[in-house]
Order: sequence, then C-alpha cells, then structure tokens
Amino acid sequence: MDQELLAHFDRRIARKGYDNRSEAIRDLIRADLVAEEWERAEGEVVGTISLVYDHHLRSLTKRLTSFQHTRYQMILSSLHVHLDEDNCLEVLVVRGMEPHIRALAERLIATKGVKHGRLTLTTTGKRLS
Ligand code: NI
Repeated sequence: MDQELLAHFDRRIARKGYDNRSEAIRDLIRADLVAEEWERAEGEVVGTISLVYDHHLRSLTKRLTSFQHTRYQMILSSLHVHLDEDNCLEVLVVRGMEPHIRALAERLIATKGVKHGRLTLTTTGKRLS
C-alpha cells in the first residue's frame, strides 16, 4: 500500500484515539458492513432519533409525545434535556424494521416547530463479530 496514504491514515486514527491500526481497520470494516445492512434495508435496526425544538410553541410538546405513544413498540427509551430557557433536546432510542424506523424519524423531524432532527442508525450487532 502507498506509504504516504498509510501515513495520513495513521495520523488520522491517532487523532481519533486509536492505539493501533488494526483496531481502526476493524472498525472501518464493521462500519462498511453496517452500511450494507442499511442499503439492503432488511431486518431489524437500532438507532437514535434526536430532536431539538422550542417548548414554548403551543401544543408542540404534546403533539410529539402523543405521536410517540402511537409508536411505543419502536421507542425503547427517551431522554429529555432542557438546553436553555427555550430549547429542548429529545433523544429517542428506537428499534424496529428499517422502513418503519425511517418513517417514524421523518414524521417526528417534519413536525412543525422541530428546529433540527437526525436519525442515526446503527445495528443490532448480531451480524457483526
Ligand atoms: Ni425541555
């Protein structure tokens, strides 16, 4: 392999806190396999949905909570942080079939008054060693 390329890689993984190259390469391989799981969109996924919103907006908190109750089977846990006088951060840990999870995230993020939202998918870990 190109020595210059490897030197770049070694500097990058050192910044990221890896002790050695093989652990970094293992994580890259795992990340690629997880990406493949999403591309196939089959099976169960685990992830988090984060939402930032202004709790002063009338009925927004209520609407977000009501909708979450209709999807309670997919929401394993939720965390609420009061960021300041106005803004709240909510993080949901979700598990379910990929298209359902994506639809849940899209619906929550599209709710009027949600300033920022993001779905981060990971894996159940079953297919990775
Ligand atoms: Ni709050």
